[in-house]
Amino acid sequence: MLDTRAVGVLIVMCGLVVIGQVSAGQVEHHHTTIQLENAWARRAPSMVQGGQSGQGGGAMTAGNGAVYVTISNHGSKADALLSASTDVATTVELHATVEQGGKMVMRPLPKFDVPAGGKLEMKPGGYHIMLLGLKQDLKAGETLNVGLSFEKAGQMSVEAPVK
Ligand SMILES: [Cu+2]
Repeated sequence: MLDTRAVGVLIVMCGLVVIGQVSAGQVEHHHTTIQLENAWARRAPSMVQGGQSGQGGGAMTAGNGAVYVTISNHGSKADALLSASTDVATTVELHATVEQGGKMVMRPLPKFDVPAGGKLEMKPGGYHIMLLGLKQDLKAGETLNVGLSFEKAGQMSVEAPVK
C-alpha cells in the first residue's frame, strides 16, 4: 500500500519549485530598469543668445525651450536615450553644454548614454533636451508630456512641469 501522506508532501514540494522559478523570472523583467525623475521644462536658456545679459524681457519671439530629466538605469546593461519628442516644439534635439574657447556652447549629441547601475542627470549648463521652434509659449504651471525613446527600454514618457 502507498503512503498517501508521503505522496501529498511530494506534490506540495513540486508546487513550491514551480512557484520559485516563476518569481525568479519576474525579477529579470527589464522594462522597469529605467527610472525617470525630476522632470521639468523652461523657456530658452539665456545662454542661447549669448552677449550681454538680454535687453529686458519679451524680446524673444516663439523661441526655444529645454527639458531636464534625471534618468537612472537599475539594470545590468547599459542603455541610451536615442531621441525625445513633444507636441509643443518643431524640432527636439539632445544637447550637451560644453566650454569652447572660454564660452559655453551647446552641441547636439546622437544619444545620451546611461551606464548600467548609473544615472544621467540633465541640468542647466549640462545635458538637456532642446526644444527648437516652440509652437506655443511655455507658461509656468503648465505640464509638457515628453516622449523618450531608449535603445533597450523602448518608448517611455514623462510629465515635465514648466518652471
Ligand atoms: Cu540646447
